[in-house]
Amino acid sequence: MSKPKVVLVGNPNVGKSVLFHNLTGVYATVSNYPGTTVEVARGVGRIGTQEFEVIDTPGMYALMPISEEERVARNIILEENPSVILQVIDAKNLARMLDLTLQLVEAGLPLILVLNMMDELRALGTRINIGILEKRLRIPVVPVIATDGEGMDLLQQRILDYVGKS
Ligand SMILES: Nc1nc2c(ncn2[C@@H]2O[C@H](COP(=O)(O)OP(=O)(O)OP(=O)(O)O)[C@@H](O)[C@H]2O)c(=O)[nH]1
Ligand SMILES: [Mg+2]
Repeated sequence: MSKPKVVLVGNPNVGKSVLFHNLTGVYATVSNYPGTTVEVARGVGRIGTQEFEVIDTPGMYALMPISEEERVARNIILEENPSVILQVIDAKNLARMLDLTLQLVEAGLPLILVLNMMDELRALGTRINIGILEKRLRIPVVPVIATDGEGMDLLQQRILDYVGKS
């Protein structure tokens, strides 16, 4: 049986690839998505005894694709039947990034919202009420700092919650 898939999506430059490496360690396969020049990295992650395939996608702004990169990200989301989608956002730009979140929620996808760059948000003296966000969106929301691993334990627990259900 193939491993459950965890797909990382989000706008460019929000920390998807750092999170990918946190989840998979050093070994990843990078290849062109079939029929395109877009590179997609795939690796294997482990949480306890559960193994899963992790896929890092190129940055995207909307489910309706404009660029080749967005088309690839959309294809991976809609055609590879992921068990979990991690939408990674820069917590400093929460409002601007929620558009894509709502599109993914409306598409009925198994979504976790990952608020990355919490260190920079804190440095600005800003706070986000995670509980309210979770209630409004009705999906798990996990604050992390990808570059120093903060929040990874909770993120892995939330991933397991979904993988256990699929
Ligand atoms: N301060 C801070 N910087 C971060 C954090 N996570 C990632 N970065 C930095 O943000 C930059 C972008 O990270 P990437 O992982 O390459 O972002 P990406 O989403 O894969 O970008 P694309 O592949 O271009 O879409 C890098 O310089 C990271 O070191 C974080 O939690 N805090
Ligand atoms: Mg990347």
